[in-house]
Amino acid sequence: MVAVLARRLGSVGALGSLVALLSAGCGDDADDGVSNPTGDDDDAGDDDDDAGDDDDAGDDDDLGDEDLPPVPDCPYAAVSGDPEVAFELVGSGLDYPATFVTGDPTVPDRLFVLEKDGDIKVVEPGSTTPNSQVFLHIDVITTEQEMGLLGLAFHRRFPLDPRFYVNYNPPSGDKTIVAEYRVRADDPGVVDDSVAPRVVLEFGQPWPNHNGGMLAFGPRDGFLYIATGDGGAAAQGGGTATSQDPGSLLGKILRIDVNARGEAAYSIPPDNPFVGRAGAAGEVWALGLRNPWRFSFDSATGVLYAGDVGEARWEEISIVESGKNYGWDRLEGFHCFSGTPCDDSAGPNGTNSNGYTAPIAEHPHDDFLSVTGGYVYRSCEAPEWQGIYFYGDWVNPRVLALRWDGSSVEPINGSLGRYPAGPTTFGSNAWGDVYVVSGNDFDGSTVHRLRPAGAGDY
Ligand SMILES: [Ca+2]
Ligand SMILES: [Ca+2]
Ligand SMILES: [Ca+2]
Repeated sequence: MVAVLARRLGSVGALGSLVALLSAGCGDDADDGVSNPTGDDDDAGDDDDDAGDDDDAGDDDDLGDEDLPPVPDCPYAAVSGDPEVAFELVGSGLDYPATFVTGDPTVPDRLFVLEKDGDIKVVEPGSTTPNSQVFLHIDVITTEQEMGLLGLAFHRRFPLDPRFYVNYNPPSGDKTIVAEYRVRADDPGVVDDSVAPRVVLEFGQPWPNHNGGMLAFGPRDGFLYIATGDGGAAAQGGGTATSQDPGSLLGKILRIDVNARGEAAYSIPPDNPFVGRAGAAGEVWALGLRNPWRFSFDSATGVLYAGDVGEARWEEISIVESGKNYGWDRLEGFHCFSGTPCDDSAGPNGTNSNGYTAPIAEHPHDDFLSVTGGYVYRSCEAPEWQGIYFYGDWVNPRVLALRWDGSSVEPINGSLGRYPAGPTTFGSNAWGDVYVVSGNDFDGSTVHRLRPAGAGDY
């Protein structure tokens, strides 16, 4: 698809813009009745045995591969040329909306799928339906459109380090919690319910929308990155202007160390950009975001891509770097927001005279309403797709692709095969595959793997 269909557009404005994310059908799904007996909201700091602290990975910016658990070789035969994208069904029978998918760190085609109503389900390799027993149920609020179970990240050394992390909104509906759980030492497939979950971070949510929720460990530094969103409401409706306040945890990408933390719930990496600045929160890695609904790291380069959901006119994809300000609520996409005067002359990933960094791509609301950030493809299966970033529009269902070379954007236009319904999220695995999650109230959620089209495809 690439060589034939890709062309460089003169203006990234030609690339293509959101509204309330995950609005349809949210909160529809009653509790499955399966519950982890440990509960969701135990107190931080009661858990100092800390099997994971012996590696101290977090204070080591060059955690070597030798410290990481082995991953089986990428299993696919490479497909040459520019294959069309096909979407292989790898998961179905999941409640809608499913909010995230990720491969087991060392069994890449074993999938963990998050349902917004608080269930984490496992789809085993060779199966397309989840195990009947949920991996974990977390009590979350199910009556607010954008709240629920929103994020999952395994420790970078999992399962050697048994810890994993979830991001959710508890039944009170007034906050975000990032909590740490463990799997059993004798069975990494089972949550250790003899150890109470530990609250790593919690902060208030003034509105039920714009909760971010993505969690991921940096592939180079081993720190935990957390997307937060501006807290909600709408800027034009009297929003809270949190994104531009470096003292607020809202409207940010945060970066914390869950390893070298001593008695604290976490520590702040000393090279975080706001450490030591008066009035700023040391956790802040980047600011000026509205609702980063999915960020990801390119596993090969460490570059952080974020889809930031726009408000009235523009959806955007940004490259997020330490200390940068992505402009919300002064800038929406490449443009000054809501008539507020500003310098909007910066090009892709450029920083304008107001100190706001522009996205690499934007989509206008004419035909694009809710960006879902995706992943850079790094699988061995389609060498031609190496480095392509796949993302989508949840409202006008489609999957899109672009290539960012560090200075300019190449939109990958044309057919991406017959894509499923609007993507609620994307996911990846240790082989670099890209997954797309979509669905509807009636049929539930499905997970598809992007792969080269071949005989037998629809
Ligand atoms: Ca469920
Ligand atoms: Ca909120
Ligand atoms: Ca922005």
